[in-house]
Amino acid sequence: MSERLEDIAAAIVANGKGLLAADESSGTIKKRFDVIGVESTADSRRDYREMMFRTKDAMTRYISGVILYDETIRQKAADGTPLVDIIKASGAIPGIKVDAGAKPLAGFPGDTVTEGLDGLRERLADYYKLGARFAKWRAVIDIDTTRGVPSATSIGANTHALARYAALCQEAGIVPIVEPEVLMDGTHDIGTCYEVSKATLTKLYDELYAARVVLEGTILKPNMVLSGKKSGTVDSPEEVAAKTIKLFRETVPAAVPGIAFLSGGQEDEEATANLNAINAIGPHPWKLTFSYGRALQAAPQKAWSGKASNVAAGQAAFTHRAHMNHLAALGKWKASLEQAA
Ligand code: 5MM
Repeated sequence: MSERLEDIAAAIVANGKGLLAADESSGTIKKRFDVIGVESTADSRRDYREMMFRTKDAMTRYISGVILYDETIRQKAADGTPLVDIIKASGAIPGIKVDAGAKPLAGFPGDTVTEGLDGLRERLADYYKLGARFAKWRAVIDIDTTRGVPSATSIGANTHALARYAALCQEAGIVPIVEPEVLMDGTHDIGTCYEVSKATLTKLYDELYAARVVLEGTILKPNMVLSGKKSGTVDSPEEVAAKTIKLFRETVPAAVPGIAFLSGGQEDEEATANLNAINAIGPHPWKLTFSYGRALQAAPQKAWSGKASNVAAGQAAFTHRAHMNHLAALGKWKASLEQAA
């Protein structure tokens, strides 16, 4: 395929395909494996991810790319084939998480700033050689209005880092996935999520512009506009869609080819229904698809549960969720399709 940044970005969001976010760092994958009673070792992580990447139907029809963690991009399948080659053989594009995680922001209790810029130019050159053609950096913006979180300083520091990361990626021939995640963990209402997301995206596009990032060669990976999990409110897909699209129309330039949502702790079907409602009220200037971690993987993880005898069941569960989200990315999903399956 073409190596132009614009073409890679367009391919990531084409034809209702989306991204599999399989870039859990060692601590996060351990938490996921704890839930299914599987010990997290290099081999169990390899076996699990190999199962996903060898799911032919899901990978060839519904998945445009996979976000990998440093360990995985260097790992070989049980038969010695590099995992990256399995992904490429399916037609999907390998990608890589390059941030070093969110750390407490000094002087601002409750705020974090994502680190990882030191040495990034050299790491990107290495990842390019290993086959990565896109990267991901996640900024984490929490909401706690009782403590003034997020502060303007946190939004400024995080979006500045995202812009410096994005510029370095483009210099290396790698498409930056720009992920400013406004967390849905708090007690806040949907209006507060909208306001914080608007402040974040407004500042983000200022910073990307100032850093001379070519927007046509980027993908935005945002949260949807939702009430906090601890508010006790589950918003209707229609309300989520209306507020999320209003936000993007106000803040995201039409030059951005695609928006690939994170799932952020939504239930599997909730993430699908909300994506579908967003696409059902189109047309929009950007493609809107998924870059889900938990909402694509919770079901296959449970079905697999670390047993070789469950690989087919894990692959079937992955194919189903990828298919449902593919339909949602086209605005063609219906709840009855979940029951039929
Ligand atoms: C898959 O999880 C990603 C990595 O998280 P850690 O750095 O904490 O290990 C995460 O960045 C993920 O790609 C996005 O948050 C989207 O995942 P969800 O589960 O929110 O769809």
